[in-house]
Amino acid sequence: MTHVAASLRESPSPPHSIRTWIPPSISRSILRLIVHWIRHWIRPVCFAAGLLACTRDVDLAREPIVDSDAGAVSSCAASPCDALPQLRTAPVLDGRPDCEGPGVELPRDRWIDADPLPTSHRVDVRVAWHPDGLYVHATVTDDDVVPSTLPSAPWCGDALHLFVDDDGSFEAAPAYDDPGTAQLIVRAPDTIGATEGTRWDPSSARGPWPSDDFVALRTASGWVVETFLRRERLGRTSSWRAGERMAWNLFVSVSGGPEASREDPTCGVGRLGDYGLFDRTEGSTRITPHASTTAFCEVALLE
Ligand SMILES: [Ca+2]
Ligand SMILES: [Ca+2]
Repeated sequence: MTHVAASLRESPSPPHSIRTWIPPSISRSILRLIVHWIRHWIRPVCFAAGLLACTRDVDLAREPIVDSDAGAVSSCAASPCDALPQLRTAPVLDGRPDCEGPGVELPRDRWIDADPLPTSHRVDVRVAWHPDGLYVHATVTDDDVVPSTLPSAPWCGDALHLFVDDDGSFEAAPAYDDPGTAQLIVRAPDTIGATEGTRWDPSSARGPWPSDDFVALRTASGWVVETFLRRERLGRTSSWRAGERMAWNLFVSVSGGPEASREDPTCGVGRLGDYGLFDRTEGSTRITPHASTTAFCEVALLE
């Protein structure tokens, strides 16, 4: 007891430190035992853990840009006109894809119009569904971005058109369902970005599309649009579930500035044409989702 009391007075350690209770010879033995244990067990385990961590870092570096704050990573649709995978968490609208994968390139043979599609133009689409909305990310490669100069007419210039029906069936095709079907348009951003969108559906005919549903940003090679079309915009009250169906399509308007060969008198810029995921041909007429729900992609919502 006297020894313990003296140790307490002399030691700078806290009163309950184990050092005050163990003789020095025993402490050295325990220390050697701990060092031996670290050398033979802890270091290899830590080394293995470190390797795993490094491997994960490498994997992340190889992946396309994925939001670190988006939670579980889901795959983007590989066949977006047939079936959509489910996004596990609500997306973060920051311009970076929230699903994993390279996306699907808009087929160049879908180009509609007499003017040629510029050879450098390209659109890569990533899409997935979520119980509360349709997620679409489009990367547009475009070396001549010409946004509309008319805020009320975002389609006058480079623009993205999104067509969605909430249940994949149409009561009076080719007419849009009311409620249930809508066309939404996002103007290509100018150098400071874009917050303008327009919505068409049978009941409202034309009105603004709230910009909290999308972002449009300029990139080094063109522009990008990221959207989360909330089900409320389609008048849907219940969440989507796996096994249900939806219908959608995406088109991109391409403009070429004043030197383009075709001036649209209502727009004042050189509109070149449009292309999208899917359209139909009847005789010599191309049927697009702008005018007919028969040109929507009817898709299954995967688990
Ligand atoms: Ca994002
Ligand atoms: Ca419908």
